[in-house]
Amino acid sequence: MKGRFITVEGGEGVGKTTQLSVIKQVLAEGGVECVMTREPGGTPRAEQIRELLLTPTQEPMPPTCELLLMFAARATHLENVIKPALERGAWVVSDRFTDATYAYQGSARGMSVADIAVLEDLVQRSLRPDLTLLLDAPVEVALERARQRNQGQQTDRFELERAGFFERVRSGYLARAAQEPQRFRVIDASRPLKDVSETLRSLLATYVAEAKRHG
Ligand code: T5A
Repeated sequence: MKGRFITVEGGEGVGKTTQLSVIKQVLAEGGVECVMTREPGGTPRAEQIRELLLTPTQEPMPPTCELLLMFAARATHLENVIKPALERGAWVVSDRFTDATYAYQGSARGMSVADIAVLEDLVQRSLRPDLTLLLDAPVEVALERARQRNQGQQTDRFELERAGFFERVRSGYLARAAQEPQRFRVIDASRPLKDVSETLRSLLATYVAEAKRHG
């Protein structure tokens, strides 16, 4: 069976990281070797770039700088983690990937989709996710979860944005899901944790079974 590339997407605090353990478990039960990773990050150099991106500083970060750093981190992540894993037949699950760039830098920051597409082609060539799990919830629900979780911790540069920014992130994600319904599965993440996990579990078990049939 060839490797599969699965990405998990959604706005701040929607529950992506929490659900990764469920995803890992379902894949293990299906006998699939899987590499769990995240963006920005996933390699030592990409994690350093993540620090640059997330740490609030006095110097304003121009949107173009933010966009290029996202793809710089992605380039090393792809070459050193994602592609080698897929080539040996492992499955890769990434907590965020390029759909986040379209949602955050494109839809929310207002950067040109055509420019993002140029960088996507440059960095990824033809590589695209096979399956994208989009966890979707109203912004106020997700931000409240993030707020509760972050109590006593430092707020990152994105979390300092206002609600309108996250509304644009959400609508950007939903628009991409509507454009590519065969790749995306939109999951209502506003429900209780157990229900969201159950939906993911059943959806992924079906996906693994189908992947095994098709090789
Ligand atoms: N970014 C990233 C870009 O701008 N462009 C890009 O190209 C990329 C790749 C990364 C930031 O970088 C930006 C987006 C981000 O702002 P991050 O920390 O990786 O930062 O991303 P966040 O979205 O900030 O991740 P979070 O950890 O905040 O959100 P999660 O992972 O979605 O939420 P999670 O799982 O930590 O859950 C939050 C809280 O809610 C609870 C959990 O227990 C936790 O306390 N919870 C639930 N509670 C009730 N019901 C449920 N169903 C729940 N599910 C989870």
